[in-house]
Amino acid sequence: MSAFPGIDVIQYEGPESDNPLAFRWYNPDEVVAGRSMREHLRFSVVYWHTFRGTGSDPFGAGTMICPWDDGSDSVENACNRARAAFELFEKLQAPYYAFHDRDVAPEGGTLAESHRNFDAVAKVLQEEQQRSGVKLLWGTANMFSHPRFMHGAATSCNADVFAYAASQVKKCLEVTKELGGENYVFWGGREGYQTLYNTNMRRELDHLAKFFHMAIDYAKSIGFSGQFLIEPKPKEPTKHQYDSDAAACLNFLRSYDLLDSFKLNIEANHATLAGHTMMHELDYAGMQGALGSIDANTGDLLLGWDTDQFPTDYYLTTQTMLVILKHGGLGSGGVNFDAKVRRESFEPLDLFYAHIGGMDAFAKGLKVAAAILEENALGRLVEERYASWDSGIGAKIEAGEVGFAELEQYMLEKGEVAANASGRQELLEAIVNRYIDRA
Ligand code: XUL
Ligand code: CO
Repeated sequence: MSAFPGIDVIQYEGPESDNPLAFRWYNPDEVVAGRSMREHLRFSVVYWHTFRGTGSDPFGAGTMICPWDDGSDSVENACNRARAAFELFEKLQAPYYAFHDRDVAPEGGTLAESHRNFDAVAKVLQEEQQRSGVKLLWGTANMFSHPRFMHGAATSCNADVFAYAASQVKKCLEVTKELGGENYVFWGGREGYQTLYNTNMRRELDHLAKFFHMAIDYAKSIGFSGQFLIEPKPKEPTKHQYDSDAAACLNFLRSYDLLDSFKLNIEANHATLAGHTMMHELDYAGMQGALGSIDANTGDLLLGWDTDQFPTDYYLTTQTMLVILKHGGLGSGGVNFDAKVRRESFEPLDLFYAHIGGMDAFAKGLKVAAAILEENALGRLVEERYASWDSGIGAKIEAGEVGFAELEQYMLEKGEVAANASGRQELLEAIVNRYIDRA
């Protein structure tokens, strides 16, 4: 039985199409900057918002209509849900999906029962992957919903919770490996604090690092070769999360000798919560060789919390793709729609409109970014802006040939600095507009 009757596989119809169930920009086989759009974008649909999201918010009950779901916590219902999920992935032509262990399978009365439930649903996921060709971008363990994680997981003050979390990640790594997952994500849901009055921050960070080292060791022991990713987020649900932004994550990884084993999964709405742009977070990760994957969504500046909306803004997608292309692409990562439809968009059809809109926005962003880079439209101005470093005193500073004494001598002789040039921000913004108009 079809979960989405009357909807066919979404096809590319081109920018002139007014069919809301067609792609206007995402043309999977179209080659842009040497690779197909499918290969560049590696779209992924998330299980949690799309198949477990109820539409509830802190003030109101769920609204989503899910005809394929009997509303129970049974394993059988979870298996049916998995089949419906793959129908959506296929109809969207999404090559990947991502899950938390507890999204796909219900938590049992004991850890052993939870493991069994997970295995039972993983069997169906495996069958569906083989049938459809849709692959697992990443797996992750939900270590923030259950009350046992109230003080965190690896950073909990309760050592038993660390042990429980370790067991959960061990199992999730095994299943992710079994399903051919290309990455494994850690988002520190409650790995942070609400008040420093009750927190030994040093001890918690040491424990978090120990946890990651154990995960790496275990992954090696079972032959899981996927990329480990940390997903930065500054707050929500805790007031401060240790993985607060790209710079904080990289500092943590470097301090605890974990840098070689991790990259980052950068999420747009998390960047905004950290007071950064998506572009900043991506560039910071990229310049340190740590850009692994992205969670594609957007926030609402008037609401200010993690609204996880679908990204439709061409500036956001252009900027995102500019930085991703600049750093050589996403590797084993992907464009993962960690996004949910609004509470008021409660019909199954809305899941299609939302993903199609997001995929099209990214496909257009890719084309715009590729054209800007190909014509070096921004790069030329950046190169000119730093030209004083290419020769003369600038080159000597970069080469480490001079110190303060030589620089003082240089400036005493010269008397005053060479004239500054305009930053040309408005021109650059207009250039980006021109490429968006043209794509
Ligand atoms: C929460 C968030 C998570 C992670 C996976 O803000 O983004 O869904 O992506 O745990
Ligand atoms: Co996310």
